Amino acid sequence: MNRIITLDEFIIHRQKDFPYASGELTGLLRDIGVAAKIVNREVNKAGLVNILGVHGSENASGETVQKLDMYANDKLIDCLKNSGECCGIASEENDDFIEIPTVESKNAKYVVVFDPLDGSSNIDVNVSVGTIFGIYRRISDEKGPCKLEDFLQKGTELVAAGYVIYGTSTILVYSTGRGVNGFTLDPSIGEFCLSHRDIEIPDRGGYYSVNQGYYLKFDVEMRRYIDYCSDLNLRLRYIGSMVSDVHRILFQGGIFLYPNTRKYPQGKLRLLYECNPLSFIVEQAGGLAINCQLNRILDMEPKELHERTTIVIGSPKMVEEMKNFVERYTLPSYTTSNGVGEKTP
Ligand code: AHM
Ligand code: MG
Repeated sequence: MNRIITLDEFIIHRQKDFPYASGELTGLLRDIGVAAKIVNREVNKAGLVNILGVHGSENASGETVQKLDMYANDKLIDCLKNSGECCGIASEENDDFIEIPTVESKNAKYVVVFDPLDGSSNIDVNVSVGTIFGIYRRISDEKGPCKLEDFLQKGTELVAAGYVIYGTSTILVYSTGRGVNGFTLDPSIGEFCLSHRDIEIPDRGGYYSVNQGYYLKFDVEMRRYIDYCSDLNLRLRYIGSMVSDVHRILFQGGIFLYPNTRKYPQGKLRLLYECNPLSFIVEQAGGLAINCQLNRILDMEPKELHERTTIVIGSPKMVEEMKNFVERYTLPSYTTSNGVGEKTP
């Protein structure tokens, strides 16, 4: 029988790969693992909502039941604040970043960004949701408080990123820029155990994943590409929980797209909290991630914390093919009298 390797053992072992590592990053990753276990416990209880009380109401003990995404947010913030290993946090659920005072953060050099519970609209119907996170090294002076610029770094600057999927089993996948590894939570011992070593995304896969309900709202070249996927008899899978859709593609191959729509002209998904960490993971596994302007996601310069972007992510050959397809079929533009370029109908 293979010896079980726990997440903690693995992280500590990997610290040796970084000659100047001080253990802070190791500590941070472990804290995120602890927060994930706490969130997992609550997510698994979500089905008991009729017994325990609905969100916002009072449970049997008279406590107010929190919405799960806020619960996950609070737990992650608590775990990271108490760890003293990071000096700031930015969450999809908070308007602004949270600064951790120097006394508590011991002049820590990292900041963490996360989406505490991606796809949370799926919880009530028992569909997989997940936590997505990214870790950056701060660029502001370590002696002072963290600054906005620490969070507005390109995805190429990520020191580590990962996600936890609360599905039929709970799996934590992370990378520190040297490959991708996955750990499955063994509930009987309460530990994440190494289950997927050196994950490599297939070059191609049989799935495409897009909200086809918005088809008429996509640009014409995107509609053509989606028709092409359908012509190829690719199977359409769309969970509506990005972390779950990308998780399937990471293992089975395929392509996930969230293009611009009329409602979301910049795209819906958040660059910092969702697209950058997942792009980092997928690239580390050998895949690609670009936006609908065909630029690499990790090269985008974030302008604000809650910036949104379009995204096309997945198997390298399929993303390349989509890029070529769109380049080939993008209609020639012409300049109108007001100088704005428009596509010919
Ligand atoms: P959330 O972070 O509020 O849960 O929203 C992000 C989610 C993604 O997980 C998913 O891919 C997308 O929104 C689904 O959006 P839509 O319902 O427009 O297809
Ligand atoms: Mg989300």
